[in-house]
Amino acid sequence: MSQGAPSIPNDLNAFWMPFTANRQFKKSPRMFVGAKDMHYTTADGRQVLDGTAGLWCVNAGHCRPLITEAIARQAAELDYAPAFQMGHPKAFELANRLVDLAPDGLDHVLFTNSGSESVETALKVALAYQKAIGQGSRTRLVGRERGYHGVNFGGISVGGIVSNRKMFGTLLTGVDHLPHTHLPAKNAFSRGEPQHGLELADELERIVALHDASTIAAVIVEPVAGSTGVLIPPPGYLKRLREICDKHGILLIFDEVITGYGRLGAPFGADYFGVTPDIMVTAKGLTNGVVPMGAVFTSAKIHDAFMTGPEHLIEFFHGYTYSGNPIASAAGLATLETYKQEGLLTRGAELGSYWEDALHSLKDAPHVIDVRNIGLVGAVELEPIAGEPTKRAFAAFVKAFEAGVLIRTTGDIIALSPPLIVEKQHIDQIVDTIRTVLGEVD
Ligand code: PXG
Repeated sequence: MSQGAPSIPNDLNAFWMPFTANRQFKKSPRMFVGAKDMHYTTADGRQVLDGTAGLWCVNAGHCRPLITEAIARQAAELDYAPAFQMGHPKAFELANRLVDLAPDGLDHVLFTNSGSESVETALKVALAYQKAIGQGSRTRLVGRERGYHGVNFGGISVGGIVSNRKMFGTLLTGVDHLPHTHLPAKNAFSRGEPQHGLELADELERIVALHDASTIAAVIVEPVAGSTGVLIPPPGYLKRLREICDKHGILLIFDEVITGYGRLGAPFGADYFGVTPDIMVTAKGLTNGVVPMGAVFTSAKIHDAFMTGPEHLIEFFHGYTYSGNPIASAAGLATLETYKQEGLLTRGAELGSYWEDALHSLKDAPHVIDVRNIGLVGAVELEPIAGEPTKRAFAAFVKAFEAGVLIRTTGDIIALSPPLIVEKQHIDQIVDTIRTVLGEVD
């Protein structure tokens, strides 16, 4: 292979790609071979602007030197240390930095390797905590319609996306779902938090009344539902969930896999909305997406409930071979340092109104039935083609890619979440490209 000419695999068959239209992709592959800051380089040498921070994770932009150097150094110094009954300094350092960054009251961190594993970890901590404090009858979990909590069994059980659930049997039993908060008839084209829907939080009282509080362990929600098309709660909604949970001894879990690490213009969604959960699930932006890693934060109350009994015994029977992996920990530390040096965790607040105005200028573009935004997240919802849902948005995705901008689509919704280093001219390019593309698709 000559230098500077990256190889392109010529047989695409073996790799069964995740959440991908495999046959379509393999007929017409879209390959990236490089990336720097806001841009990817395609196999045919084009620059593509990253309108989605990869999959909502590359918050500091691509191939950032602090991070790439930290990974290289760590790989050469201590590549792996057993995660059980042994330690290495960087995992502890990262946990400390994370606890400093997190809202007050979240004092401990369990490491995982993905958002999905973080969700499973959080649900298991919640169930085990209730048992540890003598509330073992609290076994039910409450999620929300249209929620996305990864793809493992606990996560799809509390999640509310039909296509992610329907093929996989009975899932966890004892799970209820709150209604989602997406009310397009009342809230279409809202800027930031939409006005209507606060009363939907009270549905939790109905679930409690149905089952009795003594059977419910935890409620899990995304502060802003991302994957399912950017569903933003009305003001006061999360506060009310918090109040109802407190009243009934139910733990509140925030899944901040997307909203964590600056996406909303504050370090976490909990900061943005002024509501602190008992358990906070994170991943993605923790390492800038560069090395797989997740972190689950818990309150001291939860952690301390496990720290009883003889000291030589394991307190919680859970963890992964790669929990707090040295290279991931190094990537996490360098990522947090990059965020700090460049003020990225609050950049969304500074750029938010420009982003909002730019996105809402698409209100009159063809096919657009809603535009919504919060922090550096946006969604442009399209009218589906009758009888062919998702086709129009997917066509827009392919055309935008060809025109040099990477967007994401979910159903007929275009979801946007650029790296937090985005500049105004990039925002203009994203919005102009979407406008052009919407004029071209059927
Ligand atoms: N919780 C939330 C809220 C997520 O958004 C996960 C858990 C699972 O994380 P892992 O690391 O296991 O994938 C997610 C993941 C999209 C998209 O385009 C969203 C996710 C992943 C891939 C694509 O909306 N979210």
